[in-house]
Amino acid sequence: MNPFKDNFTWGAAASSYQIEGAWREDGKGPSIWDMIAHQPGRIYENSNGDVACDHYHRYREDVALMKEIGLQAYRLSVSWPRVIPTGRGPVNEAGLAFYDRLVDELLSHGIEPWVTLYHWDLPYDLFLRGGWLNPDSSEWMAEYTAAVVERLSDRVTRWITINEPQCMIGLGYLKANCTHAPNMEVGMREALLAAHHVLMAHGRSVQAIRAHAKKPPVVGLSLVGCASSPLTESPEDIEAARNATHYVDGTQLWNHTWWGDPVVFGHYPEVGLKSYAKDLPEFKSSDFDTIRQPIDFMGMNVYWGGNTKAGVDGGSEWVPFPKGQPHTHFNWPISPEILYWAPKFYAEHYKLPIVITENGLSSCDSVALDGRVHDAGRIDFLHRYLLALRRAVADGVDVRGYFHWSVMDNFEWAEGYKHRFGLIHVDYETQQRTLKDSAYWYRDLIRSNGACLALPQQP
Ligand code: GCO
Repeated sequence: MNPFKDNFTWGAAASSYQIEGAWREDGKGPSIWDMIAHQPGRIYENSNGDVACDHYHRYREDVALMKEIGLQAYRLSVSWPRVIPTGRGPVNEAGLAFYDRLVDELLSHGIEPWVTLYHWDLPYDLFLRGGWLNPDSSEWMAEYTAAVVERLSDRVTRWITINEPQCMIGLGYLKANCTHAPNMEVGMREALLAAHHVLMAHGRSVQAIRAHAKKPPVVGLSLVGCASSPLTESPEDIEAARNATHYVDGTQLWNHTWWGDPVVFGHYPEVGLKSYAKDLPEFKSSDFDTIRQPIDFMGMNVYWGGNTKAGVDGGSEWVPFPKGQPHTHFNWPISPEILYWAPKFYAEHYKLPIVITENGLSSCDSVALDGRVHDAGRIDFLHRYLLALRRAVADGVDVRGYFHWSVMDNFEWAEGYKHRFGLIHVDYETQQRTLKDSAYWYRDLIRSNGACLALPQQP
């Protein structure tokens, strides 16, 4: 029996800076990514998102391709500096009008827009005011949210406040890992302060969505799924993997509990308070009333996960991948079982519906002599990961949707155009789009609502 219910959503995702281009058209202000990408030496091959996939001008063609794939939903993000060029104050009518057109185009093709409000392109002027280190940042986010929701919520009901706060602060602020905009290079204490402001911004954004929405909104946020699979399915290994999944390592920000627990439970996790103890700023307890707002789902971006087993002392022990473990072009290990364990552990912990808001792989696809893109690796990846997801759904884990990252090849942050994540191949010189073989495979999967996910016959 097919465990995927009729209301399961099959989609794909992308984000504004990674695909739109048109970086200073129609009144758009600069963002922190425009700033960083224009500094020599920051991005692979000194690339930038000035043009990217030129989606700003080609969105009609792109939506038609999404329709050809049969996407039921498209997760897009709104560029804050396109809508409010200096981050605060007057709204740029032409910028908002672009999202109006995009939403209308999607809806007229029967594709539901899932709108992420913040996917990392902070207005440059807000960076000059300290970015997320500024305690007023949650106020800025609330104002910006109100402007977008006022305009789009007669048609949009699915909202994601913030994408991957772990990466925003982990890669953009914390000195140890700084490779992303705005490259603040601060210590852990300041990073935790910025993180707290981001959580406040999430809370204020949820409040603003609910206050301004013209139709009942469905609201969540997207965290990086940091999870671990058990090496075997013994109860001890499963418990070890569960503990590793919820653990907070005090040297970095890639965990989900520090971010998700305050949002859902209204407090930081004990394990994190211990791990970050020496760097902890003081937080007002009333802040947690703002951070903890009712949300409707937890979005998780899940790409890979390590294996854990029960250690001799009863703790969790990481198990290195075997030599020759298949990996993506980004060198991320291909570890399909994580799409079973991650949603299971998160759903257990948060008791909220889970949406996989990103999953996918980078490869170095090219257009073959026959004019097609034969990305057999992506098909096999999708097949394996979605079998694991099917197992989770069949086990009763409340997963409501799956969004492939990405709908099309795009600008991969500090890695420039080195990695191709798309179902659609983009030739950046000509802006020619080509559906990859995986796009047709995904189309068939969507048509069958996942029922075609059988194990292939072995020779
Ligand atoms: C992220 C972002 C995406 C990336 C994707 C691949 O996870 O970094 O949400 O913008 O492009 O995840 O790295």
